[in-house]
Amino acid sequence: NAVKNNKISMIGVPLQHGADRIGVDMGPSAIRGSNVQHRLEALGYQIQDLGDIHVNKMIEAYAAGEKLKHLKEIRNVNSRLCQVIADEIGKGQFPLVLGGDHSIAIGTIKGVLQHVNKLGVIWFDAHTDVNTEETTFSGNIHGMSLAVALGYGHQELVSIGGIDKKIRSENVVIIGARSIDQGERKFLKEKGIRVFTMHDIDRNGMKQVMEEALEIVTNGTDGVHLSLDLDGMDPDDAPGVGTPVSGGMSYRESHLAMEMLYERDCLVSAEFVEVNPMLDQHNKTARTAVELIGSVFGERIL
Ligand code: 4U7
Ligand code: MN
Ligand code: MN
Ligand code: MN
Repeated sequence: NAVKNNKISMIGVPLQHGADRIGVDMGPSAIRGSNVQHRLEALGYQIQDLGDIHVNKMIEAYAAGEKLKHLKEIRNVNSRLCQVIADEIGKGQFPLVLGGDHSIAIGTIKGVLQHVNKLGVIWFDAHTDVNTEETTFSGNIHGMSLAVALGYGHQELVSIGGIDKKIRSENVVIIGARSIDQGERKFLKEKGIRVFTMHDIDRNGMKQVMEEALEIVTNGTDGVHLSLDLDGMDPDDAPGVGTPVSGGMSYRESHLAMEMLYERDCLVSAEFVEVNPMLDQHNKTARTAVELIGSVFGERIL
């Protein structure tokens, strides 16, 4: 089941309805174009590229003050994604999802939960994505996906793949956070979710942060999902994201995190999201994503 099982199904999700800036729908092409398949094959994996989940490209207008922008299309795409993920895991494949905005984590996680009862989640992100329609300022669903995976938010989102399937707050860690909304602070505190902020990484180093994080997500769980938002990295290293926040994880810190994840051999699924080629510099962010994917699947310098 883990990374080392060597059969990977790659799934693109060219969704941008969950975010404000256009272009994140081209993330899967930019990542594929940066040779992710060859890189993984060189490591000894068998890759099946399943292509992209269908997304209706038409972006409809929404009312001013809308708190759940493009809810219907986001629900539809995530329902399809959920089914594909569940099917692939059922066949013994490791799902590698390429985004797309971060609302796709809803479908990915719900799909994994069809097979993995107690799932740990590592949420690598500048943000914490635990808004609901009650707390959001933007109305962008990519800022709500972790809350939905925990069972909180609009019924149309929470019910994707069955309302009984959810992750538990004690099995989740967020790494790299440095932009947290007021309502999110309250949510994180109430649910007791462990957040490793940039302050923690500065103070204790990525090595210690990852040791603690891995302990939390593997303790009493049957597998771990990695949800990696490229904006968790510093915008100098990953400029092609829709919601950049300065002061992020460095190239080296991010790689160390991926390498430690591989060593722990606990992953059952992974997604790399929020790559926006329209905002990128010379495809740097997509290339960085592919390098991180290499590390999480066992690539080493020596
Ligand atoms: B991402 C934000 F207000 N919190 O809800 C919001 F700061 O998937 C940002 O992490 C959400 O990139 C960012 O709109 C979502 C905002
Ligand atoms: Mn983010
Ligand atoms: Mn995110
Ligand atoms: Mn973003």
